Amino acid sequence: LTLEERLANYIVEGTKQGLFDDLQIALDEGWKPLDVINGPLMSGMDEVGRLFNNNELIVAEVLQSAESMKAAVSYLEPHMEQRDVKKKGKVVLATVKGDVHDIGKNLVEIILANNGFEIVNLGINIRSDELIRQVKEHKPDIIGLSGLLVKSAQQMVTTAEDLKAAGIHMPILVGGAALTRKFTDTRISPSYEGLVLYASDAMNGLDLVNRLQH
Ligand code: B1M
Repeated sequence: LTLEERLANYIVEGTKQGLFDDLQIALDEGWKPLDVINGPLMSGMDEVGRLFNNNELIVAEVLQSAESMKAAVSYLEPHMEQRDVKKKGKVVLATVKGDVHDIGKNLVEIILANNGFEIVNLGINIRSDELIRQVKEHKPDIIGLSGLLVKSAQQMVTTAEDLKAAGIHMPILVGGAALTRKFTDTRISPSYEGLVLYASDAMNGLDLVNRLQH
């Protein structure tokens, strides 16, 4: 197998045996950490999603794949470029209520933190009232919401309404597999007082918040 195939396979198989050695080989060959994540590791995760959809994997196996992905991201994180050290702004991040997927959100955390943002990561399955409490406490410049399930897209609409009702109107960055720009513009934006930005991936999220803070 090629290095790329092996890297994808660690995620599909949900194993860490040999993973770090191969990640190090990729780094030594000059791969950028984010290209490893967005390339072979993500294609492994897409394959996991496909197999899961076809009932060829059970949740416990998908969880193992998630563990491998998290371990790989942790290994690569110290090798990522740190751009601005000057603090650009504070972001409160959460996966919305009813949703426990956190790999994408944590990737957003790493990328924003490496680029000068202060991150308060609230975790997964965060209800609006908890989010509102934390936003009032931390007073961020931006709120970041992640969701991967179809129902999470609807939950973002509800969350936006709840934030609006609480008098909160700082920009919201939304992302996650079940979301689209169209859904964001037609359903989430009209439910909120402030700006709602849709990010297709973590790097796009960084671009958007960078533009906001300039
Ligand atoms: Co779940 N799961 N899962 N799962 N899971 C999906 C999402 C699914 C598409 C798989 C499938 O059926 N093909 C499907 C959703 C169907 C739907 O609603 N349309 C699904 C399902 C059904 C479920 C359960 C309901 C299964 C069950 O119990 N029967 C259950 C739900 C639990 C719940 O949330 N209440 C469930 C559970 C799980 C595990 C716990 C086993 C595990 C998650 C572990 C964890 O996160 N700690 C898991 C996993 C791993 C997946 C897949 C295979 C991979 C997700 C992932 O981590 N991708 C996923 C299929 C797939 O996506 N291919 C699937 C890698 C990650 C880096 O990508 O999070 O998309 P992603 O982030 C991207 C972008 O979306 C974006 O940037 C990232 C890239 O740079 N992004 C943002 C994300 N958040 C952002 C926020 C931003 C900006 C960008 O700003 C704030």
